[in-house]
Amino acid sequence: MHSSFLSTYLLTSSFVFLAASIPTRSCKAIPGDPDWPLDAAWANLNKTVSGRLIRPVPPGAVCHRDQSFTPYDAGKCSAVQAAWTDWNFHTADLVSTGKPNWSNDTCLPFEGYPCDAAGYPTYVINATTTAHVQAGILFANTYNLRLVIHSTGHDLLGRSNAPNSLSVNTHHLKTLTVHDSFTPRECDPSNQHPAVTLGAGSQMAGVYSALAEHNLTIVGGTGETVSLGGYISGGGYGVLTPWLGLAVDQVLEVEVALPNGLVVVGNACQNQDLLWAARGGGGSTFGVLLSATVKSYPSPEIVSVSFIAVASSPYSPSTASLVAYLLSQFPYFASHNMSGALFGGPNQTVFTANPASAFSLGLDLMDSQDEGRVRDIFRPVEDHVRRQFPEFFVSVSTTASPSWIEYYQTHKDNTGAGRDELITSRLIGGKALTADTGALQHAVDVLVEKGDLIIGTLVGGVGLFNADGAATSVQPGWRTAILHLITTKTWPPLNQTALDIVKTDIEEMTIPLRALAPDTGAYINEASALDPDWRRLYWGDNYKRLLEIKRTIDPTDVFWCPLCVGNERWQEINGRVCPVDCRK
Ligand SMILES: Cc1cc2nc3c(=O)[nH]c(=O)nc-3n(C[C@H](O)[C@H](O)[C@H](O)COP(=O)(O)OP(=O)(O)OC[C@H]3O[C@@H](n4cnc5c(N)ncnc54)[C@H](O)[C@@H]3O)c2cc1C
Ligand SMILES: *[C@@H]1O[C@H](CO)[C@@H](O)[C@H](O)[C@H]1NC(C)=O
Ligand SMILES: *[C@@H]1O[C@H](CO)[C@@H](O)[C@H](O)[C@H]1NC(C)=O
Ligand SMILES: *[C@@H]1O[C@H](CO)[C@@H](O)[C@H](O)[C@H]1NC(C)=O
Ligand SMILES: *[C@@H]1O[C@H](CO)[C@@H](O)[C@H](O)[C@H]1NC(C)=O
Ligand SMILES: *[C@@H]1O[C@H](CO)[C@@H](O)[C@H](O)[C@H]1NC(C)=O
Ligand SMILES: *[C@@H]1O[C@H](CO)[C@@H](O)[C@H](O)[C@H]1NC(C)=O
Ligand SMILES: *[C@@H]1O[C@H](CO)[C@@H](O)[C@H](O)[C@H]1NC(C)=O
Ligand SMILES: CC(=O)N[C@H]1CO[C@H](CO)[C@@H](O)[C@@H]1O
Repeated sequence: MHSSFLSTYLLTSSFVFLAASIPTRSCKAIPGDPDWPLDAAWANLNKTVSGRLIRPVPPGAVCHRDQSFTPYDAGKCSAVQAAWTDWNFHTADLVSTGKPNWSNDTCLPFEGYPCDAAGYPTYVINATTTAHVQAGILFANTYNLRLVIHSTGHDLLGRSNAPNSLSVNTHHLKTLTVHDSFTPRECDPSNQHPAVTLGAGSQMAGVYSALAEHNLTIVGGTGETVSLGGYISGGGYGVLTPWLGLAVDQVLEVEVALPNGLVVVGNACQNQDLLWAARGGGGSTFGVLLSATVKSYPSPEIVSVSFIAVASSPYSPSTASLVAYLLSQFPYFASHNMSGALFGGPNQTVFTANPASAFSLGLDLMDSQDEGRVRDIFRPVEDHVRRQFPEFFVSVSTTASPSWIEYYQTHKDNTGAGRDELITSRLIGGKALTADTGALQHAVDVLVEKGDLIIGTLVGGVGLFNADGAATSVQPGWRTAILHLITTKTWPPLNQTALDIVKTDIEEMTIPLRALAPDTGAYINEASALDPDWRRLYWGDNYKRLLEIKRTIDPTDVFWCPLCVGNERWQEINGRVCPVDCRK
């Protein structure tokens, strides 16, 4: 379809690629439109994908009598309710979004809430092969449908779900091949590295345990159920990042199903632009990632120091000073080649029965089992906290983990599923943390006052700074960042007043973060969905080239999402996606 159009389009100048109109496209079809595919067309698609086309049932439907998707079932309903806060439930479901706000809370598994399918795709392909993925892309392209790529539904920008759409579910693309030495296809064989090829649906915990059998690991995230597809297309960081770089720094080759349905390989020797865009340009934009080959490493020894500080009251007045002090020490920790993270805030119940101002800070050294050494590096900070913050009860301990997998068992993350949540965040360089303590303190004051939870991850280090930044399309601020600082906000479902307050709080927390670190942006996969300047926030100066690549690879926007590269020519109004210059 559109092939003659495509070839003339590719001959024109890049100026035209950026123009506002999308010739030959009208509003993407929704059910009931005259151009929505007939049942026979869907049946044909179903045959092409070996019967794997599904009309999804909203995951909460078993809890409701007033719906026609599936019978009400009290037993199944209790099971869904119990599993609602477990990411494993949402990732196993073909359409569920772990943050239900991104399906507009249209069918929560609780009494008193409405249930309809409006917040979910109309059809899903439960893909297990490349051919299934290609069939989905081509069908959406041919019939001008809204196309969604959904792997686990973790996305914090709502990009893995859309109403009135055809969704290609990539959760079951889980192959894993270990290469003692990998040469990217058609590249010089002298350019080799130990590597692993992972299907895009591979999830972190599963990859770590499979690789542990080979005494290997990769740069991955802490979220157990997060999948490669969204993680790596946005950049991907983890505990190993200060030492080895971002996940995208490890990518040697990608295999991608393009908007025209063709499957291509991107590496240093072919389709270099696609490879660059795949290394940080965001999911569901340039095609469907089928697999990525990433560098593997011998599983490292890790030694850790764990610090816990708990006040006796939920809102200890010195909470914000303590947080600012601890964050100001991140450049010091980085200078000792540490990795680590700070979690906590006022009114926490993770460490104590009664809500308290409470924090945990874990710091790690790689390739060492020397518990005395991490204790010594941390001691000046511990002494300062004991002296300056006497109302906090402090405890410090150390652990030596002989392998990555043993470290991971005590550091994995499976929290936060099933509740409405928005976040804001910032990448922050060393100077911003030490030069102007007033700006840092002010930002932290606002986060402590308005946020639910503060998460500060130490990301800076030789791995991040020494990587070839120009080879990736992530926000360039990553290359000078020491700290990735996040704060979260939740609210009760379908309470517009509460959501409005959260939105205001998110905006108010973003202002001092922006002032503190105006040029370093944020990590797209864990960034605010509400920032009007999101293109600069997510990609900085890399946006321009990403847009050019998008226009070349996907001239008619087969892939489209509101917070993705190249969204400019369409808008979403009440679940319908139309060209911006169309009045329908
Ligand atoms: C509990 C939790 C822990 C986390 N921990 C970390 C962490 O330690 N480090 C870190 O960097 N991030 C972390 N994240 C953020 C995480 O990287 C993002 O939420 C990411 O988008 C999840 O990707 P996914 O494929 O699992 O999710 P999905 O929601 O299924 O997909 C996310 C995005 O990627 C697209 N996508 C997915 N698969 C493909 C594919 N095969 N081809 C093309 N596009 C695709 C989707 O369309 C969507 O745009 C965490 C998030 C949560 C909720
Ligand atoms: C697709 O085909 C399978 C097997 O024939 C069938 O069970 C399924 O209901 C079909 N899907 C749709 C959406 O009709
Ligand atoms: C949520 O509702 C808005 C407003 O009606 C709509 O534009 C959007 O498409 C909906 N999203 C989902 C996932 O249903
Ligand atoms: C999707 O496919 C997987 C793998 O074949 C299968 O286990 C699962 O049951 C399918 N899901 C649905 C809802 O059909
Ligand atoms: C992994 O390491 C263990 C302990 O050092 C060793 O016994 C085992 O043989 C190694 N396995 C592989 C596959 O290298
Ligand atoms: C940190 O790592 C770098 C590179 O490996 C090394 O040169 C430096 O000496 C290390 N610094 C400390 C304090 O260990
Ligand atoms: C403090 O936490 C409790 C739950 O532990 C919650 O009910 C309450 O709303 C919180 N207070 C504020 C002001 O956030
Ligand atoms: C909605 O949220 C507001 C603000 O938190 C609260 O005052 C109100 O009671 C909530 N409404 C309902 C119906 O829970
Ligand atoms: C139902 C609901 O709360 N939907 C909200 C989810 O978040 C987006 C972005 O803030 C809002 O626009 C929706 O209203």
